[in-house]
Amino acid sequence: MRDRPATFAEWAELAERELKETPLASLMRDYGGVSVKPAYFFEDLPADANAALPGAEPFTRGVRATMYANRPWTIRQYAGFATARESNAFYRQALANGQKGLSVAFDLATHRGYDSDHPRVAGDVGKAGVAIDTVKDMKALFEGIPLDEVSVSMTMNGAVIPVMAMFIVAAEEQGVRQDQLEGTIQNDILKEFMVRNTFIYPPEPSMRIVGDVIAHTARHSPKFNSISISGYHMHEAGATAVQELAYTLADGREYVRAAQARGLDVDAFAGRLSFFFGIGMNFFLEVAKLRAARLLWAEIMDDLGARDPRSKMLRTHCQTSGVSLTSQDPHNNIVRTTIEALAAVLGGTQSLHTNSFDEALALPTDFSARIARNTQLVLQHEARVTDVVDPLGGSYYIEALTADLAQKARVLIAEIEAQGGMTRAVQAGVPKLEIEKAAALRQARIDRGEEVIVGVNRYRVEDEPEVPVRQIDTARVREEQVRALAEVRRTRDEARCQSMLAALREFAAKDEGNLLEAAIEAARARATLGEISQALEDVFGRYSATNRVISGIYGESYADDPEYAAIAQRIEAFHGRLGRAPAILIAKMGQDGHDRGAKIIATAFADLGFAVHLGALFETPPEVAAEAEELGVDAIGVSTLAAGHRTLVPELIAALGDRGIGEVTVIVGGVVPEQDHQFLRDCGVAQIFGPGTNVLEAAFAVINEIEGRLSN
Ligand code: 3CP
Repeated sequence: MRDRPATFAEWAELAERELKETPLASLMRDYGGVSVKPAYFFEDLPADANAALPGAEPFTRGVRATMYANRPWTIRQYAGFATARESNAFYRQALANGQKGLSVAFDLATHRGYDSDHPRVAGDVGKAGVAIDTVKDMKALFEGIPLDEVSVSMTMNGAVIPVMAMFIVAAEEQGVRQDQLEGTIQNDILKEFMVRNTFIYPPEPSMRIVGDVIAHTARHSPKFNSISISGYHMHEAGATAVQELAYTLADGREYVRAAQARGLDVDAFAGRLSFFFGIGMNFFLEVAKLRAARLLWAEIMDDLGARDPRSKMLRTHCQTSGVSLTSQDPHNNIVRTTIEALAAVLGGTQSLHTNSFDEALALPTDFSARIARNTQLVLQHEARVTDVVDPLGGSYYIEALTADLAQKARVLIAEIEAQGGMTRAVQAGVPKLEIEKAAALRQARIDRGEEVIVGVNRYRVEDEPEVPVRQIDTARVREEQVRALAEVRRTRDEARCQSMLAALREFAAKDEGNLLEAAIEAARARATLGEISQALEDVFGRYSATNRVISGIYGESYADDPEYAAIAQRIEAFHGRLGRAPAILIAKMGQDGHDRGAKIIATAFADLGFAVHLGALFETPPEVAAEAEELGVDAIGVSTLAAGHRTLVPELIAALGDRGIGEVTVIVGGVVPEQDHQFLRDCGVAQIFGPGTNVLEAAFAVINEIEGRLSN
């Protein structure tokens, strides 16, 4: 027996012998700026690792002393679709089958503050979430679900004021007081400007709204989590772990300051700030990320003057990663989700959503939702992972990785501070651009096969069987919503409703009073979501983001790639013949703000030599057609992730025809179920690219289409 700890140097000697010609350095890995060695030893343990106590500051080992040994995490599946009535039935079944908390997905019309009868949202109603227009809908959503017993999380940011107001009024009419409400509202607007894009108003009034929600709940709903500061969407947009940590915690710091600026004592609200992280496939990195997040938050809150330990506890929800899901060989997604869920649990999450395996194809079916929920039930009941608190604590690797991530994130947080904080950084667009760069780099690595995705860039299955998916009949949902809206408008006391809306407008204009309080009055008077939202928009305006295409990342990653060079040459030859580059407009239609895919295609195609125009978000099909005509593009690449394609793409093709430019090639990329492919082709779509498509293959297909059409 040796009497001293083994060292890396000793191990390296053995390793080098085993490796023969291969250099040891080739086993080093880089996880987005964090370098990882192939083996860890006692000497890597940070000095404070041995002192860390679960349930005590800085909470690296978990926010509770007993963690899951006493109470397992909350199984909280994010769901919602079609009408409130249909979502309610789904929730009740999920609760009966072992789910513990609710998590409401609203449709994109609701997110963006439009009633279902608004002309801009024809393709979005009831699609990627439930349609909520009035208190009546909100009441139907929770019918038979006691809001003083079941905690409800609501993913809402842009339209947080009307949604929160309607939730409070629905509870009130169920007999539940505000102080009995348990749950969480996402209310994290900064990340919307960075990555998720369901903002409505400009950053500054949006920050006022966040502050008002925090202030109101701190006073009236002490058990309600007033914000869910989210790294998840950054993760999904392609952020590295360090970026996800740093930007999320910097957002958190900004919110605390905003609340302090309205005179609130930090300990009066900080215990109800909560977090939300995405958990991907890099297993140990994700475990360490959650541990590092807790450590950093305790430091930040110390710095901001918190005294109550509860104010320094980073409590978090996690969701397994949507971008790690593949439409190819989709049952592999069950395996991926299980691994990610285990990482979240070993990282010490408080609440968890596990994705359904078919989410790269469409909304979950009852079957896939059951498997996703059961993944957590199996972890809680069969795998014995709940018995011991922070079981990876003390692992040389995990502890070193936790410390490394925290250190790298501290540096990035300090950079944000130097820029004047997150609102400023967001206005300057810096974090957004950095995340987009990281996303493009990763996509290039996947396309080059340097990062293996089973069933996508290796081990592909040829004849894949079709997977049944859930289809939503949006036209029917929209009709129902429009009818119900008309009924509410007809039966309410119009004068009272209008005076409440006027009062809300005045609050907004005068920069005084709490907007949520005024909105609750408006909701009681049956003002609709669109009306409440519009009242604020009348004062604050509607924000539109500037879209930039980053360049050079693909070009650099493919510097020596013959396939890349071949496509680039073809585009050059095209240029030579026609005196211009092949031009493509990348379009996002409807209220679907998921633009990672659109940005990656734009970046890669621009590097290859295409003339790329990145359209604005949230356009209507006629707006895209007009832009295509004005720009004289050869092709339009429609990026769709929120299931609006069945409505929006045919409308686009009709609008192109109306303008006499029906020859423009239309390509669709994103989440499009196999069942819809023929429908889109029959409408005139030339190519359909699913998630996981190799960007070079897509470019090749597009140039072929364009040249084919021009030679006809
Ligand atoms: C917990 N408790 C315990 C223990 N563990 N008590 C004793 N011993 C223990 N070991 C107590 C807690 O103190 C708490 O009571 C109660 O049990 C509930 O536990 P919790 O840990 O607070 O869990 P939960 O209520 O589920 O709340 C979890 C957080 C919450 C805090 C994270 O914010 C949340 O549910 N977030 C979910 C967010 C979400 O669903 N987001 C969906 C995004 P007290 O409260 O009395 O202390 S979906 C977005 C998808 C993509 C998109 O955006 O489009």
